[in-house]
Amino acid sequence: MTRCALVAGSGAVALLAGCGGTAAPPVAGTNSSTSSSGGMSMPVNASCTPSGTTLTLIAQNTMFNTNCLAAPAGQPVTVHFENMDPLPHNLWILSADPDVDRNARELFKSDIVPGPKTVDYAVPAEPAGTYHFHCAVHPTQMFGSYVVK
Ligand SMILES: [Cu+2]
Repeated sequence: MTRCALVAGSGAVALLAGCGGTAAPPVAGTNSSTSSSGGMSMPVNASCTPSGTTLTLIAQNTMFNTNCLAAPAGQPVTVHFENMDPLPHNLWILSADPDVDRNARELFKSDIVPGPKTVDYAVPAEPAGTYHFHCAVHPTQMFGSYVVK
């Protein structure tokens, strides 16, 4: 239960309007440099959970069918890669987005696949973590998180 009526004793409508929500006092001025750090935030699909060791990735219309691939930790997986476009695509898995982290480590890189074509890739086991994948031909259009857990 909130005690808004007591707190807002001044009777200001604005104060009353703010009483219903969560208590989140503004911290103006105390921490002014919040936007200057890293930029490493990477939203991860909450439903991205490993389900077996065969993963499917479909490339169509210069898009992947998912922005998240999930693999079980410590197990090699097979990525069933379907390039449905009459265009070249591939699968490149790195420890991080190389545009964000120059030291991103390559975990797996397939050949460029001229489509339409389907290929199964053996991707080595990785420890738990959140990594990055993209198409080397279209890295800004075709990418996602490679979640191992
Ligand atoms: Cu591509």
